[in-house]
Amino acid sequence: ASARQVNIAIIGAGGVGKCFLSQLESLAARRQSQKLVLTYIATSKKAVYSDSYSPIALDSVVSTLSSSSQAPLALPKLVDYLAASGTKTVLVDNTSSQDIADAYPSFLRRGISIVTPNKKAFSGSYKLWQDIFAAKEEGGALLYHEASCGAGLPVISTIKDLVETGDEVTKIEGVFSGTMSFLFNSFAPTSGSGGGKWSAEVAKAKELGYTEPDPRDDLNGLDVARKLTILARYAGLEVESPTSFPVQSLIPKELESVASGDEFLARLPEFDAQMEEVKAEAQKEGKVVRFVGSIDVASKQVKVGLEKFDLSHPIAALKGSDNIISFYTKRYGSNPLIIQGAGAGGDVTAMGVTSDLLKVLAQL
Ligand code: NHO
Repeated sequence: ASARQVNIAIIGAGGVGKCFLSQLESLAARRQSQKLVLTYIATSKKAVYSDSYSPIALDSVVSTLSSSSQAPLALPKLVDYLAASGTKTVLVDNTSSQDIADAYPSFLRRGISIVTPNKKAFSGSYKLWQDIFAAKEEGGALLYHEASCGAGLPVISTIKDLVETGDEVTKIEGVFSGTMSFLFNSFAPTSGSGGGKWSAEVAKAKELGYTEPDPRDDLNGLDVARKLTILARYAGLEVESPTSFPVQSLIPKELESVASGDEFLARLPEFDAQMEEVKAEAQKEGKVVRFVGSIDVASKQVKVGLEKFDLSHPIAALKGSDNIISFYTKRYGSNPLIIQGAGAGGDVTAMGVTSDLLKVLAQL
């Protein structure tokens, strides 16, 4: 029976993590071919696990975790703990931690597979990127990170399929941030009226679970820069880091150094007039402003920032937190392959993680 068992370890139980847990519970209940056993779960403060790897009940895991008095294992200890079980193990990293991302090579080398929405591992230094894929080969482990770009949309799998089937990606462009999409679609709607105050829309995006844990990572363009770094690398460019190309920040200078995300949100209303100006300037030309990114493979140019669009442009007409990503390739010619839909939020992001887990399970 143990051959059919797969152990699952989870780090992170926030917005995305909680949605993932409920998707995992229903997946485990439906899964006939394998027995999925949760053997470790941790947040930054607490953990639940046992030396005998006893199954942690999925239906009550959130309350078990919150009442636990166990501390999380340090990462090298966690690698040893998971590797010593003698059972195939998948680590689900639902944090945005750079430390955990930096440790991926040590998990993968020990044969522990990873699924994650965390962008840090794939958009950090180029060296980490290389180390991760080398360790994956060495350990014979599996690794999927669909939700690191476009939440549950098939963006990473699409670019991998394009490249691995021998197509050549020439250009990628679009709206890569659910938060930025939501902000501009509601702040500067194509109808011209009804947009709320910029700061109020930012607070709402955070409330809806669209933003990164610290919303400044969305507004400074870094979240989009990370996604473009990942896609550019799959398209064949050796992008050194998400800060190695031009990225426009929407953080007012005066708020760049405030200590916390909460303080930032509290002071943002002071700068609403600046964003009103940006909006009015586009309106004068009969356009709307949107936050976009692009990768031009031939010229190796990657850029992120505000651009104005005609009201009839597909980017102007996006709704809600939708992303739109256009892949221009040799095979697709001048009509790009386009992916569009919700690009942020707990459930759709968790779906990307759960579908990655299914891909891993099918190969274990
Ligand atoms: P939370 O709610 O802050 O939860 C983080 C959890 O990780 C907490 O339980 C915390 O205790 C734990 N944690 C943090 N550091 C830890 C450590 N060192 N050790 C142990 N535990 C630790 O974060 P979210 O919102 O649940 O996000 C989780 C991950 O999903 C992040 O890597 C985030 O980048 C990623 N993600 C989220 C979204 C989303 O919609 N919320 C998306 C993609 C990936 O497609 C989405 C997207 O790109 C959103 C983006 N902001 C956009 O487009 O607007």
